[in-house]
Amino acid sequence: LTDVGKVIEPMVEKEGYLQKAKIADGGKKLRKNWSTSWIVLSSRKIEFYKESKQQALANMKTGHKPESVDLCGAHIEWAKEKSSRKNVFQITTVSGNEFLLQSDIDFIILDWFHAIKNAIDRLPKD
Ligand code: I3P
Repeated sequence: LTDVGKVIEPMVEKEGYLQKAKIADGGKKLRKNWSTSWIVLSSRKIEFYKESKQQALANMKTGHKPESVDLCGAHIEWAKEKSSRKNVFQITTVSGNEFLLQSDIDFIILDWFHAIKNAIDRLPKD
């Protein structure tokens, strides 16, 4: 654990903005709604922040929690057929949550795909 100011957080492996759409929650389909999200990858989870990083850190100090995705046993795959957009991949969690992530910029989405896939592959499957 690293001490970042007053916030104790696990080691961050990668962070940045992507387009995000949650399309299922606990196996239940949701209406697709793309929005820009600040994505923080650490060894066993991804956190999605609605706000800028600065705002997110300020909110964390007041106990506000971002949406957190457990990567243990999760699946990642390209999802060309799930969107009219280019460069879309899907993460599916053990709990049945499904997220689409997207960037128009090829190298950005490729970097993210491989970083998340590597994290998943390093984790125990259950
Ligand atoms: C959806 C919205 C999404 C689109 C989705 C539409 O309409 O336009 O951006 O997904 O297509 O249904 P609404 O806002 O009325 O819900 P993509 O941008 O990923 O194509 P879909 O239904 O084919 O997934």
